[in-house]
Amino acid sequence: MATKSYQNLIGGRWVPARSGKTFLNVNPANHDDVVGEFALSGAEDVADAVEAAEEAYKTWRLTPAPKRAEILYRTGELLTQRKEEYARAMTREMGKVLSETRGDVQEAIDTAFYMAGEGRRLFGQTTPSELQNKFAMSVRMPVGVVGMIAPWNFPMAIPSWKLFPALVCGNTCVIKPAEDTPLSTIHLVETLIDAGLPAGVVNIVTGYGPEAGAPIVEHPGVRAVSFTGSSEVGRIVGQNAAARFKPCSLEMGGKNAMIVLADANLDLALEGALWGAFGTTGQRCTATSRIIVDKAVAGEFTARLVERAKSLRVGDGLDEAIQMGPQVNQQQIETSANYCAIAKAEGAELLCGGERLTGGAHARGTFFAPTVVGRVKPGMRIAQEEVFGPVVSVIECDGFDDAVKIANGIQYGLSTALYSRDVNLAFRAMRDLEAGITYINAPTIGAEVHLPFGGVKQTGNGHREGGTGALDFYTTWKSVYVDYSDKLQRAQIDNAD
Ligand code: UN1
Repeated sequence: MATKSYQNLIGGRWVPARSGKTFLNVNPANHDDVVGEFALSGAEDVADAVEAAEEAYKTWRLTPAPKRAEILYRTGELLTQRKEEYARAMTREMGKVLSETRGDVQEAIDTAFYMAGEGRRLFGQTTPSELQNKFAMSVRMPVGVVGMIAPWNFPMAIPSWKLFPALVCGNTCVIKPAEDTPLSTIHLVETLIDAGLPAGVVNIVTGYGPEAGAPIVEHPGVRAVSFTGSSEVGRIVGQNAAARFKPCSLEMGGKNAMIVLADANLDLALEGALWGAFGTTGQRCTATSRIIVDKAVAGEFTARLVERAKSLRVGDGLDEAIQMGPQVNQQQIETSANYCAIAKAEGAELLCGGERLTGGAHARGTFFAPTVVGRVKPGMRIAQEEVFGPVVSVIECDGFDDAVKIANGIQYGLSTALYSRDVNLAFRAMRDLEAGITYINAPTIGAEVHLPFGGVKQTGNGHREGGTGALDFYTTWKSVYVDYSDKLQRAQIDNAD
């Protein structure tokens, strides 16, 4: 079958990279299966995209928010119709199993409907003036052209978290999808166009970070930047944006802890651990990567976890019987293998997995065995650093306070979970765990789109996606004073003077 070619979207037209260069994207379950050929973009393509977005901004910002929202509403309806087709393409593109890629498209649908509702809210504030016959209010204004750099692990959901709130708020966009998953972003934006989005309001440039991502951050026409990805790249993006005084939302790594106390429902905690650690092949920023379990139940819990991890069916996510798909690429699988070697060298024990699967149906893909690491101490690198693969560490603790201390003893702070039947401890966990998200008796993954999403410490820089947090990033406050006294009134000065 001939390889299908995809181009950049600039000003409503599909165009090749100025250089004419392309790159190939392959199916991680079978590297012989080429998903498509994509434009390999550079700074000149970004400049074209920004120019198109600046042009489109002139009218989009003046389109009433409820009208902008109608396009999102139709997008949600069309995505619902196309869910199966896009989910299948996404599994082929990045590997996660079909039930999860359906969930990824569903997250975009949920975001579309939620943000469509915002078109009739986008509430501002009115407040009394300190002067007579004067009206004071603050209103949300769009930021302008927003640059977006998206990751590969949620190839439709995360671009939708960025695009949909930005659009309803009146911004225009230049988005660079991850090089491993450009097709899902193209599908998302094609749907927006079919729903009536005017030309130039969203522009896509595909390619690699240093060549196509960096120019987005640096271009003076880009007024704000939203990035999701590794802390390593986020640091560069954040510094470059800060040097230009650009608002920048960074959503980065996690080392998410699930605490299992002695009184927990162990069956429930076990299911949560398997889903949290091995769902999406552990490639979520919210993935459960540390299980902090009370020593009273650690032996039993760990033995059951290992048994279940060993029995997970790993393979091509397009097969409905498969429970865990491949890692997205060679680099990710090397990272998983390296961390297993580091853990062993530090004195931890690989209780199952720890290696690439190579035989039979696994021969042509990047499959890593579900891995449980035992005898992990809180200070070890395997307990401190993000792996972004199907590798979970088990750390023993002595009661609730010790568990919280271990959970908080890392540089990240995205998601956390507590399994316990004690309602008092549930409220203390909610208060004391240093993280943007805390689950009680549910795993660390599965955030819903209408709540703020993001983390503390080195997970992020204080912004939130999802919920009203997103509106705060994609708008800027304008304070407006209307003096209807027909005379000069001086604020902060006694007007009788
Ligand atoms: C991510 O891994 O970057 O909460 C996002 C979750 C998903 C989103 C994860 N709804 O696990």
